[in-house]
Amino acid sequence: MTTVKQRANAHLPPKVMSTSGRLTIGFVGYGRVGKSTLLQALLNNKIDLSKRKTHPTSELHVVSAHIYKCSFPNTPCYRSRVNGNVVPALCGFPGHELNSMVLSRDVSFVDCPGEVQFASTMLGALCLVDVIFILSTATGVFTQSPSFELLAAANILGKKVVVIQSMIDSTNETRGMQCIEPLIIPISAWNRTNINEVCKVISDISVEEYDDHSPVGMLIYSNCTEVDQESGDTILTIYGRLLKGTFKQNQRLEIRPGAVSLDEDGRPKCNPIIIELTSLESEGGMPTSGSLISVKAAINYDLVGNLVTDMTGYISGDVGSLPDVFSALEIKVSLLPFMFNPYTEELEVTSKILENEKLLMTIGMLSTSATVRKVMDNAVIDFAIH
Ligand SMILES: Nc1nc2c(ncn2[C@@H]2O[C@H](COP(=O)(O)OP(=O)(O)OP(=O)(O)O)[C@@H](O)[C@H]2O)c(=O)[nH]1
Ligand SMILES: [Mg+2]
Ligand SMILES: [Zn+2]
Repeated sequence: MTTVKQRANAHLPPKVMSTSGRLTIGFVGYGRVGKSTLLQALLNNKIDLSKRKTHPTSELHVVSAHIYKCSFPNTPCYRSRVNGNVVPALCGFPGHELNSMVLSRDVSFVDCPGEVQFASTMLGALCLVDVIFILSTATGVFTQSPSFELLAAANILGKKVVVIQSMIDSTNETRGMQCIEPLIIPISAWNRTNINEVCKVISDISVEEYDDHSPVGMLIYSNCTEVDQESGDTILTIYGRLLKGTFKQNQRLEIRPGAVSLDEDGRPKCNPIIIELTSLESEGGMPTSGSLISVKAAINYDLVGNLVTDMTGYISGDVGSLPDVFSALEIKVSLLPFMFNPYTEELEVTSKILENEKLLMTIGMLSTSATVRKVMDNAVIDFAIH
C-alpha cells in the first residue's frame, strides 16, 4: 500500500478492505445465490458450514486478491489469496510438489447485494467493473430468472460475462457438472468444486488497454467525511475507480454534479466541488487507470460539508474536463420484452412507459427518480430528473 502524504486519522472504513489491480470483476445475481460465499472461497477464507445462514449483502463490498499459477508447464493448478496474506510458495500437487507458484493476476472483486431493494446498487456496479460474473443457482432456470435481465444489461454495456451456476452440491442433476463454452462454470463454494476453474478464467481474461494519458476521470462509489483530531480539518474521503488518466502529485479534482442546493425559484442547482488531494491510497505505487482507489482532501465544511451527502455515482476528474450537468434528458430506450417480478417470481410482459409515470433511473452508478414528460416515436422519451 503506497500512501502519498499520509495524514493522521486517515483510516479506511471497514467495507473497503484494500484497493488495487486493474482487472475488476463484479459478482451479481439475485439474492441468496451464493455471491458472497464464492468470494470467501476465492479469498481462500474458510467457509464456516456450522453458520450456514449468511447475512444478505446491503452495500458494495470491494476487496482485492492475487491469483497465482503453478510454474509447471500446462497445469491447471491455481491459488487465490486476499492481498496481504501469505503468498503460496510451492504448488504441492503430486508430481509438482516443488514447483513454485507465480503471480498471474492482480484483481479486485466487487460483491453486490442481490435483494430487490438494492437493485439500483447492483445495476450501478455493472459500470464499475470490467467483467460481470452472473450467479444463478443450479436448481434455478437461468432464462426464467432475473439473471436474464442482468445478461441483457451486461450486453447493453458491452461487458464481458461469465455465468456461474452455484450450489451444484444441492442438486443431483448432472447437467451442470461440466464447464460449458461460452463460459458457464458450475461451482460449489461450500465444497470448493471448480474454484480452481474460476481462478483459471480470472487469470486468462483479457481486458482492453487502459487509457493512462487522458485527463483524470474517476467514478465515485462511496464517500465519507471525518474530522482530523490534530488540525480540526474536515477530511473528505472518496472511493472510486480511476477510469482514465494518471494521478499527479498535488492533484486538483473537480466533483460533479457536486453540492446540490435550491435556487431562488426552488429549482435544484448544482455547484461543482473542487478539492486538492492531501492523500491518495492505492496498491502498487501511483494509481493508473483501472485502479480502485481512495483519495482524501481537507474541505471547507462551512462551504460544502453540509451539502455533501451521498456521492455514489458522482464523477470526478481534472478541473474543467468534466461533462455538463443536466436536469432534463431525452433518452432512446429499448424495453426488454419480459421482466422478472420478484414479488410473484414470474416473468411478466413489460408494460409500456407512460407519460407522467415516475421511474427510478440509474445512469452509471447514479440513481435518481425521474418523471416521464413525453413519449415520442422511436421509443424516445423525455425525462425530467429530480
Ligand atoms: N448448498 C450450498 N449452499 C451455499 C453455497 N454457497 C452459498 N450457500 C448458502 O446460500 C446462502 C446464501 O449465500 P450468500 O453467499 O450469502 O448469497 P448472496 O448471493 O451473497 O446473497 P445476497 O448478498 O443476499 O444477495 C447461505 O446460506 C450460504 O451458506 C454452496 O456452494 N452450496
Ligand atoms: Mg451477499
Ligand atoms: Zn502444480
